[in-house]
Amino acid sequence: MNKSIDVIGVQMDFGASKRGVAMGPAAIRYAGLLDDLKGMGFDVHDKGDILPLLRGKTSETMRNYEQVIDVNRKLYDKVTTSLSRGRFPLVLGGDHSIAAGSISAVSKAYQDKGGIGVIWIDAHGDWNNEETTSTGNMHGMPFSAVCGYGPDCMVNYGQDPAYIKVKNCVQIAGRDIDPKEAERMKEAGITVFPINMIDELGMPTVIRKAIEIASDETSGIHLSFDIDAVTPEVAPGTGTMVHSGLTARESFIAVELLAQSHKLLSMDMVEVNPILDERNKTGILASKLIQSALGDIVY
Ligand code: B3U
Ligand code: MN
Ligand code: MN
Repeated sequence: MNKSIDVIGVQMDFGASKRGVAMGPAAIRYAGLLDDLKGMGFDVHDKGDILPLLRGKTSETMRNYEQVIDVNRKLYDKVTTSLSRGRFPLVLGGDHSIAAGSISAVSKAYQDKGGIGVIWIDAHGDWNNEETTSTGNMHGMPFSAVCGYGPDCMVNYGQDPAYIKVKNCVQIAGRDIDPKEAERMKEAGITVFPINMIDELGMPTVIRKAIEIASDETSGIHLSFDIDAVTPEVAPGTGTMVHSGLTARESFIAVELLAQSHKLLSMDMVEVNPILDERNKTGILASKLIQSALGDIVY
């Protein structure tokens, strides 16, 4: 594991319908993340938070798109700088629309080295685009965008986007995927391990298969972890809760096995909403999951 980490916060909630997830980076920091990572022996640089524009253009099919694109472009630059210095970018959201910027940067950096794979742990597919969305919320679109299935404005900053190959993409813990979205995911050919397959196969088998798929002829893996993948009893601080999700231990074994694979290049932890949380329970969980993804076993 890379011993230097850049922590990049993104105070973004314009991609979601509920406000508050912009305070996610603060909640995860208050949970003690930076000291804990230092305690694990990492050289940790806190790069502060990216702030969105106060106002911006909007449309029915892409709400607040100007603010979403602006933040993603800024994040793209920060993640690119971090990788060029040989550091591990750890991105704290913020709503999930920010994965468009972080993944675009990692993908571009490894474009000539086989590219990267993406593991997306989420109750949702995030595979809508401006044509299939029923909400206009851009946090429902980033996975589609980074694979080149739109909206292209989320990933095109004039850099000639390096799209992720769908054969290296895996969605895990999906249980609220829109019908059209599911159709598009099937058509594109991305691998999905919905929650019922985790029931059946168990998380260790699922995550091992996911690691194999995402690292097949790539430089490594980007993990995009949406905290709403975890069941609401354990992670109540999030905007779009979906019942009967991953248990805490299923979540931990997923990130522990990812850490053991030594394939992780970068990571997002998103959708922690402190307004909806109970005494920062979800912020603390997010912090502990990050630690485990980076190699610590948390008891
Ligand atoms: N698929 C729905 C709901 C949703 C996606 N991501 C979250 N919610 N968090 C949509 O808005 O596209
Ligand atoms: Mn998501
Ligand atoms: Mn989600």
